[in-house]
Amino acid sequence: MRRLLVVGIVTAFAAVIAPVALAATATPFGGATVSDGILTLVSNTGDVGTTNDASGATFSDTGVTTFSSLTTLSAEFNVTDDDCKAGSPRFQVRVQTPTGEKNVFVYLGPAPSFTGCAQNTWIVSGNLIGAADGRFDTSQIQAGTQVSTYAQALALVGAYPVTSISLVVDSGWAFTDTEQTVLVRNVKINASTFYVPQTTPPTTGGMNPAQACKKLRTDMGLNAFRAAYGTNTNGANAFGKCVSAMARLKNDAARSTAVTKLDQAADRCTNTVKGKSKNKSKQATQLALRVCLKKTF
Ligand SMILES: [Ca+2]
Ligand SMILES: [Ca+2]
Repeated sequence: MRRLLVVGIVTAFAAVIAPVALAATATPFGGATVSDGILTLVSNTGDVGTTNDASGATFSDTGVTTFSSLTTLSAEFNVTDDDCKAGSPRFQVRVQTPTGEKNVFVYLGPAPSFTGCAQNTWIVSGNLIGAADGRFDTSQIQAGTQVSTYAQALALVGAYPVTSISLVVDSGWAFTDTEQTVLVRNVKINASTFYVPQTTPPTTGGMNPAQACKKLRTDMGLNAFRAAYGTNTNGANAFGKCVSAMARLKNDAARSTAVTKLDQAADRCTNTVKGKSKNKSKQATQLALRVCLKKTF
């Protein structure tokens, strides 16, 4: 009984002190900017100011402990200006060695030179953990190991704690115009994904009820519009009735969709009625149009 009680207390205590997993974060630095979820990294070594000489983002709370615990490392990148060159863009995995913190560089771009990245093209790195093409540079830890496979890097630094992980662009100086720009999205570090592009909701097209009815009246034509919505003589109250109907729809986007559909229906009905109404009065034609439109929506 006492043992059970002790176990119970220990369990309860452990539940209280168990570390809460922190949400992983990405922090841009240097000349980095973020727009619609995409990270833009600029290295401009030719303009006034040094802030934008290098750019990047540092990723925290990814759950990575030692270098060997890093199991996924990937990114999608788009070199808009001018190329991959001189070790940029790259991941930088900082490890705690017995002689201080050192960086393991993991180069992005095609091996073995890590230059020749197609411009204005999204390049998917794939998971670089396990890569055997010599893109791990551990020369800060051991001289002469700048062209290492993942297996070689793992053997050298696998047990060292990781103190930070970054993605860096800093080779502006290597180009004629002293400027390098790389867009980055979908950075994956173990279970975390950073810089997921946002789908921007359409800024046009959504309409309030009055806007929807005004557009519909123009698109359908006054006759069809009055036939569709009017309930009194000549359908003169059509606009008011339309606004009431449109107000019952869920939102501006739904109204926008409805306007398109109704306009298409009006085109169909107008054509159908025209074919059958050669000798009919205007009133009879309107009625036929009304019947057709009511059938459609
Ligand atoms: Ca600069
Ligand atoms: Ca450039």
